[in-house]
Amino acid sequence: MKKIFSLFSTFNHIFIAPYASLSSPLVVVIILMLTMSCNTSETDTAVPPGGGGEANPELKTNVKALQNFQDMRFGMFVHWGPVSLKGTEIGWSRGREIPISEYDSLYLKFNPTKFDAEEWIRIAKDAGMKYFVITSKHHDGFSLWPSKYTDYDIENTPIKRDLLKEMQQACENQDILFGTYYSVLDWKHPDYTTRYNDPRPVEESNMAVYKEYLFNQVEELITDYNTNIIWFDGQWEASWTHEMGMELYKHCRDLKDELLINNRVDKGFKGMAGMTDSIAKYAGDYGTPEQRIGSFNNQFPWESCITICKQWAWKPDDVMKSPKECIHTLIKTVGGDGNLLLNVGPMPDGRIEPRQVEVLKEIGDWLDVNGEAIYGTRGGPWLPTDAWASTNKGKKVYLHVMATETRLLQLPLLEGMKIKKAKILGGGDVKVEVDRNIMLSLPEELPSDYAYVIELTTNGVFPSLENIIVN
Ligand code: H79
Repeated sequence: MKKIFSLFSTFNHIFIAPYASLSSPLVVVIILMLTMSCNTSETDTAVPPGGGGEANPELKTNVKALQNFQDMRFGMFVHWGPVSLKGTEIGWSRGREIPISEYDSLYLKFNPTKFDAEEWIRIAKDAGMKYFVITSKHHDGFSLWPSKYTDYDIENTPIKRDLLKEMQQACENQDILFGTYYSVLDWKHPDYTTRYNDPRPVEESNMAVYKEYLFNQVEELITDYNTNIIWFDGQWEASWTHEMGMELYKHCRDLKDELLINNRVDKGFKGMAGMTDSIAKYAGDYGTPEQRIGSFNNQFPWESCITICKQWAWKPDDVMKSPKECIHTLIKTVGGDGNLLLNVGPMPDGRIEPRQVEVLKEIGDWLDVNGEAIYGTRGGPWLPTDAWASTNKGKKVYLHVMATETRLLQLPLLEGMKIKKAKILGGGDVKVEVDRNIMLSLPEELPSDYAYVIELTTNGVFPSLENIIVN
């Protein structure tokens, strides 16, 4: 075990006050105050914290795969299936908005003739996303690939094509990491032992039979589709146990060592904050906050999954987030040392809705200029707020400023830190003055109204990734 320094923020406030200047009547001062104290911690960061849980202490997360995953920082989540024909929520609307018999028959009409996997992946790529996770099976039990173990699958829809294979190949062709979402619960399978809005007697179910089905299907995803990420979900029902979670983790990792498995494989996932309760006890490689930006945490990897609209699956005229909101969400997530998995719900004809594509394109345009402050970075050294966030890579520290009306930024110099240069990504000079604080004076013209990034070249002395404790 090596000793490392930790930096603990006890006070983190922003004051914004009007500021008079000769050059602009609209300048604002941000004074960021962080009170810091040093202490030591016994974490060995060479070994990733996640793995197979208490039953498999030897099974740790693959270091290279995890590093690659964290470097990517931004991925596309897709929720899609026959339910898009109704425009209601995937899984959840079965037996609620849509009667069960109708829901379970939708696949007989699922014919997305305008589906083009290369186009989807191009859209993800143009948005600056580096990986892709698709619902291979949601809570409703429909399999988006021709599974040997069920007839309730894509093979028996009018489209017949293996859409999952097409997606996997498009990802390979365009150098996007391919991943699959798989719900361990299945409200349609007769042997799954929890019923949801479903009158079939539980006595007719048999979890052992269902478990074998699940293990077989997951094996198909790993061996036939070479999935790199398995994004489990649906672990909260009583039918799913801690023992099953650890066993499933081992089953997957034995099939492919570099596979990444989220923490919803097991029961350690707590609430929608999504982090693992006890990392040594429960299986899983990373945490999964849902519909929220995770808190700063550089001790356990995490990824926030957030929808671009309100619903996971496509809904006509759903309320959609603006490009600015999406970009700020990305900045705050990465500033907290997490990944963002932004979800789109494609339409029943197979296309991603054009207005969603436009928002994605705006994010991609922003990343064309500012991507070096996102990809391959780690969160910190300063903690994120609603107005700004920071990331770092080597000797570079990136300040992401979301309060774009600000013209003077003041933040505390970290111990031993020297600023050698400052510039704005996309153009613009910054005047730097340093005493106990770093004062940055910004030009009138900034490259983006959404957010911009100040790149600080430092002497490389600042509390790096492992030097900051979770706040
Ligand atoms: O697949 C997506 C969700 O369907 C799934 N996880 C993400 C990735 C999920 N499973 N459980 N939950 C989310 C939490 C439950 C949320 C609910 Fe609701 C609130 C269920 C019913 C009310 C969300 C909103 C689903 C339907 C309406």
